[in-house]
Amino acid sequence: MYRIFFVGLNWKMNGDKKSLGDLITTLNKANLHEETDVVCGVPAVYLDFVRSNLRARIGVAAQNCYKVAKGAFTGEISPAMIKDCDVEWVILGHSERRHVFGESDELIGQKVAHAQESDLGGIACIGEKLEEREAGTTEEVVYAQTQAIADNVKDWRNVVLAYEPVWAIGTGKTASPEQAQEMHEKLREWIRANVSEAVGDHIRIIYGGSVTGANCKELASEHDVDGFLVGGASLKPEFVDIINALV
Ligand code: G2H
Repeated sequence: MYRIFFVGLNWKMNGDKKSLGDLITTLNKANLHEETDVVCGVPAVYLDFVRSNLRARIGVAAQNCYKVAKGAFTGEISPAMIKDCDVEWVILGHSERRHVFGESDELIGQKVAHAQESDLGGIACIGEKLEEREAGTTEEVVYAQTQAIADNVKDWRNVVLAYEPVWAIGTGKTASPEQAQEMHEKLREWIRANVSEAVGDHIRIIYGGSVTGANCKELASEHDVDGFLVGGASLKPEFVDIINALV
């Protein structure tokens, strides 16, 4: 089954117009593998700036959105606003949203539903904490998170699933290629069984958690690793090597 490699650069709450401008210049000039989808996850206030300056071949994602179109929700942004900036993607359920801001599976499901209604592509994130892995509950946790997302998806062509074990995020402790492959394969099987075989075959399951220029090729060589969501390394020149991990 051929799935187009997908690399999301998650800039998180970093950068300013100067430094993001430098990243944009690098991305606009870089020789990127033609057969790889690239999407930059941008702080909300810079969505318009980045979309206006980044070449069209590279997508842009918001890092979060709310579950309704408009209203008295101070500080939130809606899919309609994101689309109004010509932005096509949103990251939902990132572990920092779950564990720093207390977002529940239920809320993330509602956000997924509204992003889908709004025809916004979703990079939906799941992943277990270290204590959950050590307690042997990884699959239970990750499947419950995936179920809450799956219950709210209408069009799976608009969804990329990001497996990001929390213990590997920003810690420099990457999952081994074998650990990533094992979980991605199980997730694909879960989707085949609980959504459909076709969706399981086609969905891109990307890995996130301390991906670097040094470890990306080995991870990318695993059969069920269809790309990456990259945080720390997305702010360094090595991100070009990560985008081109398949070359
Ligand atoms: C996981 C990842 C990007 P990092 O959050 O989503 O960040 O590569 O810094 O672990």
